[in-house]
Amino acid sequence: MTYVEPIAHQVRLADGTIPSAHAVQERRLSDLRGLFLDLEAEAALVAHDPLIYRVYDAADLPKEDGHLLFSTTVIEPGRVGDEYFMTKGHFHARADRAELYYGLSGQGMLLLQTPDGRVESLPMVAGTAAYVPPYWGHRTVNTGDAPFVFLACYPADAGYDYGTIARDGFAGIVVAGADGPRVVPNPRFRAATRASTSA
Ligand code: M6P
Ligand code: ZN
Repeated sequence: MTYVEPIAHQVRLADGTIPSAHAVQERRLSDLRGLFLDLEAEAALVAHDPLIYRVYDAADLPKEDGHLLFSTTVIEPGRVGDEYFMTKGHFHARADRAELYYGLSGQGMLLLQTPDGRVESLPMVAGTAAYVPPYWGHRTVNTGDAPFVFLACYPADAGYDYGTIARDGFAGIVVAGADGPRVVPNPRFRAATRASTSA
């Protein structure tokens, strides 16, 4: 038996960064092309290609059943048209794997979706522990005017399915309304799938 060594990483509460992170992924608007509803607003903004979020992956652990991975995500404040900056969103490649999010700073929304298109949303602030049950796709959105930061912990063999959301979109989107953020149906949800099945 070979034992993996116990580890501890410091999460800087001031900005959500993990200085000792094994990897930092940066997602700019061009990495999320086609995911926002307002394609004109997206095209105008993509010229400057703003940073949308960073993910700090704490440790390089075996991607095997039994291990847990943990990371922080820092989503910048901003909007594309009326829609708030957000993550790409994914289902787990092993769809029965769950995940836990813990809000560290700022304010946001966790959007969840079943494979048949039912949407739920959970507001998140510092101190919110939000559970992503097995089979639910998930995306986070920054609904505030400061960075939205949260810690995520998930089974190391969960993996990522980005393709389903890239193809179908998310059934709900979060837009700025007169009274604050609102979750509304995405008129483009499954538009490509519908077009190809009705052809
Ligand atoms: C959280 C976790 C990560 C994920 C990140 C960004 O930190 O769920 O696994 O990578 O959010 O989300 P996405 O992968 O959808 O861009
Ligand atoms: Zn996940």
